Amino acid sequence: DGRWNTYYKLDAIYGWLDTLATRYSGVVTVIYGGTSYEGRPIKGVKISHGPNKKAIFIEGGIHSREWISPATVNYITNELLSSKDDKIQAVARDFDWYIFPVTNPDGYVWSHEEFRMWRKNRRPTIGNSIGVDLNRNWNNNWLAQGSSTNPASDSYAGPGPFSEPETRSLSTFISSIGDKIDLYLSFHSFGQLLLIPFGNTTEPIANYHDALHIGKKAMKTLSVRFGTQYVTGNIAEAIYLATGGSIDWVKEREQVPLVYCYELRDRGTHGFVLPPEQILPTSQETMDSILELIHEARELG
Ligand code: 0X9
Ligand code: ZN
Repeated sequence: DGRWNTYYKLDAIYGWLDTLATRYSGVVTVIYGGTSYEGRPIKGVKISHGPNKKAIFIEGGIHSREWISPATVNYITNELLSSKDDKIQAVARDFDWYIFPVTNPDGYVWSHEEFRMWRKNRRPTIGNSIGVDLNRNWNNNWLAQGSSTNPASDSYAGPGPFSEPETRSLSTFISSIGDKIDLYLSFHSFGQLLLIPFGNTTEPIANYHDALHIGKKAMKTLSVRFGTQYVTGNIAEAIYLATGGSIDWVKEREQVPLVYCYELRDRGTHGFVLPPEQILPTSQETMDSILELIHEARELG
């Protein structure tokens, strides 16, 4: 399939999600995680092959300049629907998948149309400043660490927790299915890290040992195809202290057993501007790792 060699604009991604619901009717439904400040839908898909299944939730594109995130999430969606691989077909069937490739649609459009390095949403805040860092705005230890009170900053946490329409509505959606979610994955770039909560402390979470074990196994599997090396660890240890992020809230408030944040390729050679030739290999190795995450999580029960 020759489609994984370009970063698509929002309209193309959203149009494609609609076509999936038609092509795989009865399995795929279009879902809405709310509406952005500028009025765009936060559009996703639910993949479901039947009732009473646990769920896997995938969140992409909360930071708009990290284009490899939506691209990889779209690849995963496509694999779940069209792969001939037995293992992929099995996980596609065994879970309900809730997938939102672009959770910051206004920022994503801005990064395509006006400024490639845009990270935040596009809501005007104070003075001439625009945008809140949507990964500092969740209501868990809001503003405590690694967040800015300066509206001009790229890590501005906003005037209050869940001040932004995107985080407010997406979190409401997550809560509505929270007790079904077994695994939550948030996709960012870059750095080649697999991060485990929390972002405010190096104190290990209750199931840290399992989360680390499963994560490390998955990153070993990720490395097999192309040799790409990831570091797995607690957020505060592996990257920096940062609070108000989505996975911390999902872990703490929804008590989801396993939550991870991927920092996809690379380690800084191209950074956020990862060449489109790397979309396919990044996506393939990431898919390999997700199969392993699920497999290992099941082994441990
Ligand atoms: O700073 C961030 O939000 C993430 N790194 S990025 O370079 N993609 O901006 C790290 C997020 C992990 N932290 C929490 N979820 N708390
Ligand atoms: Zn990010």
